[in-house]
Amino acid sequence: MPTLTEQREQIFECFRRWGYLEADLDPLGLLRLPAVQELEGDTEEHQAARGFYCGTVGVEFAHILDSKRRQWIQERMESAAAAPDRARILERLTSAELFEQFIQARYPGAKRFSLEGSTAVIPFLDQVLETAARFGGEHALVGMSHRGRLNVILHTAGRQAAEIFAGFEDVDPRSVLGAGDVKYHRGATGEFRARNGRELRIHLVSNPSHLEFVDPVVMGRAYAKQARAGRDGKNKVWPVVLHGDGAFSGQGVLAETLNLGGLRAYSVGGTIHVIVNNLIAFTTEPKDLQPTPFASDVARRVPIPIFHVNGEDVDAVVRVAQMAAEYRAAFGSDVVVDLVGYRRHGHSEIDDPTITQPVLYRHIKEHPQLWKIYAQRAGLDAEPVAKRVRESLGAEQKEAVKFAKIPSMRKLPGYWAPYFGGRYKAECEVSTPVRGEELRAVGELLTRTPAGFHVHPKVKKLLDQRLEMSRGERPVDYGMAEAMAFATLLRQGIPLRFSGQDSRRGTFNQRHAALVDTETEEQFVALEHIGENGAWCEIQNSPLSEAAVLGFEYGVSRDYPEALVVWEAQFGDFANGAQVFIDQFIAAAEDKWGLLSGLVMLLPHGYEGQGPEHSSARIERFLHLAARDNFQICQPSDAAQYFHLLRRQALRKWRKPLVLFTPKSMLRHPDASSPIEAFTRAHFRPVLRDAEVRDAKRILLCTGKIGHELKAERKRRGDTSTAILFLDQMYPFPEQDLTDALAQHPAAHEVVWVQEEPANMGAQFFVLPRLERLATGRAVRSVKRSASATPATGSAKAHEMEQETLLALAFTTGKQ
Ligand SMILES: Cc1ncc(C[n+]2csc(CCOP(=O)(O)OP(=O)(O)O)c2C)c(N)n1
Repeated sequence: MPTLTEQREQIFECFRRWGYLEADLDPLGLLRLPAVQELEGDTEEHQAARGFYCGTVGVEFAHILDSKRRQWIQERMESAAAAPDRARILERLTSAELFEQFIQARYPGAKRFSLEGSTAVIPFLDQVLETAARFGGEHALVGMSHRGRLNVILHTAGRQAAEIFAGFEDVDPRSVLGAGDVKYHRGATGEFRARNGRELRIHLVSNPSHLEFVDPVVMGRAYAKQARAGRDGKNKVWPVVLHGDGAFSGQGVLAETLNLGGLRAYSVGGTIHVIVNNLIAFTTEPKDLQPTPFASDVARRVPIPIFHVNGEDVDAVVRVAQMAAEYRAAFGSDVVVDLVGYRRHGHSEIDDPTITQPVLYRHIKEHPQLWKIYAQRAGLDAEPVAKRVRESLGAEQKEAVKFAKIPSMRKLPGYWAPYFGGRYKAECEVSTPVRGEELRAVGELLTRTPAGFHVHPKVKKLLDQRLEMSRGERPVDYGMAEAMAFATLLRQGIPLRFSGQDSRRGTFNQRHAALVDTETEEQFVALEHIGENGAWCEIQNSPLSEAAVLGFEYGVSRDYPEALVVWEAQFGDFANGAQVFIDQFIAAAEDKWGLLSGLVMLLPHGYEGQGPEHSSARIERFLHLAARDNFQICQPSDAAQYFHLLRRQALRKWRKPLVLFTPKSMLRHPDASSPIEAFTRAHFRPVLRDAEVRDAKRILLCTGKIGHELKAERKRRGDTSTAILFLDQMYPFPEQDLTDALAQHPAAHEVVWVQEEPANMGAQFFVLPRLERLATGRAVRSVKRSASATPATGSAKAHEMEQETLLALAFTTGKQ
């Protein structure tokens, strides 16, 4: 027979595990929760446990393996909550709700994505920030989509209502013709003043329409700010992300982001995730959004607590906010809060919800507003507050029309001051060669291992070769060129952050940034020990994610412009798993939001008979996105070109993303290696001229590996009249360099663009019209694979045949 204490424990354990399923979480009674047999019973113990776990707060924490964390939550849940400052909460709720109603009345038909039905979010955020301030918080990075964003800009980021109203007035549209973004996507910065007197700087992150994709960007930005803040960074910088319930359960990038949260290389000491759960997504109801009642279920796969709270019990909401923030502070862990409310209007204000949910919306129409419910429950008079709020909003609107332009509502941090964007100009250029002694010195540093370290024999051989390369005793290959670029930059005080799948070794066994002791499996990263002036270095193996990891590194680049931030795809073909980040952030952020990034994307590319998904990084897609010098698209054709490109990227103050197609089989190929002089003297050249053929009759223009194959074919044929030029920078298009390179061969009657990609892919569509313009008086042709629905064949033999045909066609003169 179990003792009484044991019986009590058993009952409590059931409620700790399942109690949330009987909790009173839903203001409108829409959630359909299963009955749980284990919770049946009406003893004193049942009642006590029910009081803790089945009120307006429910919690899921049985899936957390660490008993200390479970114990922490249990103690909080099983003790009484402190009384909140109800007058203050009423003030905030009233202000939040009347702000929405004011816009509704003054700008009828304008989209604002009202927060009404879930306005408890505002006191929730207040409490999170108050708690953060208690733990030394100085910055909060806030990510969110459309719902309630304007309300958060006003109440949390502390902007003026007049600035927001100016957006509705849409003053000065000419200034943003073809660019800019809608008001509920733009970022904002401001101050939140906590009651302990501390000010938190709020950074509401610019957000595309694509739901949830901002999540890893918030984390990356927080990571960078924490790195900047130093030892106590995680307490100083707090990431907070608000989600819609439909998006939370539906968008895979959220699951990828939650995974990052628990990984050492990506940890930000915990993100507070809030689901603004209005139990509807546009017109779709929960039963069609996820197979379980709770949108939050996707978060249960990671060991983090999930609090559910009834959004109409605002005192409980505030209590949960405090628990969530304190849990983050105690364990450096993510927390999910599922704030259950409803949506008072349609998806936007121009949408009529009575078409799809007529009964529900009849019911909602009758449902009282939260500020009134709260005042009544708290025994407070809301009218004086409401009067004040209305008067103040009216005055702000009068201010709004005075703005000559829509205000930016954002101030960039000082560390962006030295950097600039805009169009390319000659002043962007920098010097990238490095003296021979310095290369020899970094060669020593890069090939040294700690005393007693057991190096794998194959790696030892490579290190010996690298030492020789640095001394000019053998040509330098890509792997060493990259290591020398990183090392020389680190010694110039430039930090390095690099992540990608298997990047520490390198997918093609080419990098060996991390050496592994053959006896102990301990790792040694030489690059981590050579930075000067505090330049840190991180080279990380990423989880098997493209989207969230690229988003994260993009975020890091946004708050560490001084660092070289690199993301590497395993093969460039997989980068399209992160396409939204490329389209919505990397290509577009400067145009939409005036925000810059120097992120480097390394995309292994080249046709080597490895099938449709290991051949193409889709050069064409990047070129399609290229406009107004929004980024740089390059394919270095030898090791020195790669070295100079990386150094140029870090040293320039012109901050533009760099899309860099990298080789695979060519990584160690002698033709793509470079003599040491190419590192000590030369610069990156957008167009590589032909040093072997003068006064050619024909010119082949290409980019990447095919150029080396063309050269080998030319040699085989004993051809001395065909020049081969490499276009190492495709965008911004190096018009002058190409004109000059073509002019070297006045007798050439035709210029042939040669690419490995099929006719509907590759750079052809982009290069040919430009070439037509530049190659005055000469015939312009192209050689490519036939148009195809996939980038490459699955047969290695078919690949060989195709490649031979390409080479043969390239050396066949066209009709004149
Ligand atoms: C990736 C993506 N797919 C589709 C949409 C179109 N869309 C905009 S809002 C919305 C519904 C969002 O519902 P939910 O996440 O529950 O947030 P709510 O609007 O209810 O606050 C949809 C489908 C989008 N913005 N992003």
